[in-house]
Amino acid sequence: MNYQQLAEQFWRDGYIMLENFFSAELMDSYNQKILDHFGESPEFSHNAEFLEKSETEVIPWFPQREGEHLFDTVEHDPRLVALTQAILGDDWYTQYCMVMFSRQGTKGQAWHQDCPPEDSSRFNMNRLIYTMDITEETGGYTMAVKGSHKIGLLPACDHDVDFPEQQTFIPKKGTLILLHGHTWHKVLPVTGKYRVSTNYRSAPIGTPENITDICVYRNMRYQFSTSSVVEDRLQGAV
Ligand SMILES: O=C(O)CCC(=O)C(=O)O
Ligand SMILES: [Fe+2]
Repeated sequence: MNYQQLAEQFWRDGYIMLENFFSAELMDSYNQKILDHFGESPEFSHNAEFLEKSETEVIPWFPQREGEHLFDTVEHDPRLVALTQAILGDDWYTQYCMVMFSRQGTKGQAWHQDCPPEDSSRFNMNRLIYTMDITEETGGYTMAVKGSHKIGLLPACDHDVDFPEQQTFIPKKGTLILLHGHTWHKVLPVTGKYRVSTNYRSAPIGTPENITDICVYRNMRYQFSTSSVVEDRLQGAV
């Protein structure tokens, strides 16, 4: 693997996708653990206002915080570590591993940036792994706007929009997607039984641990720690 070339691609486009990065066996064991945790019909852990306004229907789980060591294998994978280092430089750290579960019939995630883009040196990097095939049947394709990490703020708008530079990703079991936190991205509605993705977030050293506490959507900025809208982007300040 040419880590330097991949890093250049990441900084040009705001993302990279690598198929078959992890073995099917490892992904199967992860997916089974995840299904065992969530069960058939998990409840949302976010409040109703967030679910409605953000058009985001995802249930998070942080398995390593519960001592699930199975999830350490990906975090310590030497190729993932080398690739992360090629992109972020020597001084970076792992934030946490977050599994995101979506039920059938849910909306996915509306266009967003994981953290405010005003300071281009302050960002998280998503290291997304897929433990199941995302298909036409499951729905839930991931989309991202090429180069948008360099543009800045996601445009404010009260309805869903298409961007000329948007790309669609259809990740398979074992796929790795690295995605800059300022890149505009979304997840399409989930039509199959369920959808799972797992994010090993990382950031340059010096980035606050709570960098992703405020997420930027087209219609608002939302703060997770206080469960509140901190800016209504359609009306001005709240
Ligand atoms: O599940 C995905 O494909 C993307 C999730 C996402 O938006 C994120 O982890 O920040
Ligand atoms: Fe995101």
